Amino acid sequence: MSVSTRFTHAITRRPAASITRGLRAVDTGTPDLSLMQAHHDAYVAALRETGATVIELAPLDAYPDGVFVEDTALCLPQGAVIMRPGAPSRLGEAAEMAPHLRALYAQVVQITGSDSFIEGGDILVTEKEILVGRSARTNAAGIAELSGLVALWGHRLREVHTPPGVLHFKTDCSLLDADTILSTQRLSALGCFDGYRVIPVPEGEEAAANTIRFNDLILMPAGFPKTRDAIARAGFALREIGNSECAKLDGGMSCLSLRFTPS
Ligand code: CIR
Repeated sequence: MSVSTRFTHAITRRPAASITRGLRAVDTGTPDLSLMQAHHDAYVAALRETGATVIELAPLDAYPDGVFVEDTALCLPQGAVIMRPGAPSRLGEAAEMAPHLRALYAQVVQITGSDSFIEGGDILVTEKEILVGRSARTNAAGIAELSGLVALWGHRLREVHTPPGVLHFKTDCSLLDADTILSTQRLSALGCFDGYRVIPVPEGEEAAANTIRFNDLILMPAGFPKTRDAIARAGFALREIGNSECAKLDGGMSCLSLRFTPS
């Protein structure tokens, strides 16, 4: 049973009105809440279509980036690890997520070091290892602490690098199946995917690299025809989901859910 592509559950959080104040590297316009909600509904419906239980949490107005739940935890078959987001305005989101994971998992542990920072967007779980990109949000202390915790559950963690100027490691890549990774060329050029089959994101469509494999479906952002065709040609079933509003806040498909099979 694949631990990196098959899941019984997902958790999402509805976007809050405060999303207009969400973090962004470059201001490309204010996100429209009702359009973001419509995209979010389509996203949740696609997850449900695969047979999974999707828990939709209420909006959190105090956290403008709260819709991006992926950054708050790492969910593994043995248990969940609550993160310590490196963005100060997002630190409290992790504590908001913890009780929901405790309700589903027997084991929930957390990153606690005051110098440790790590966000779920920098973590790619494959069948054989956990890749964690050091970034402006995820530091060496956070990675070392996570490495110790997941080793207790038998997982091997490999530290890699998120390219400069890229928010998270998974902003630039995603797992399509046990051996296949969709990646931007700027990321795969760093050599971090040696031993995997890499499908390159066509030049100019870098924003399409963040997809998710969720059971039998690949969810990808709409509007990237070359990437869509490359994924389809490789034999994957896919669904395009509008992402224009989350993209204004540097968010994509993976950021919008925690995906797991609780133990
Ligand atoms: C942030 O800057 O933290 C949010 N505006 C976007 C977070 C996207 N999350 C992700 O890639 N996992």
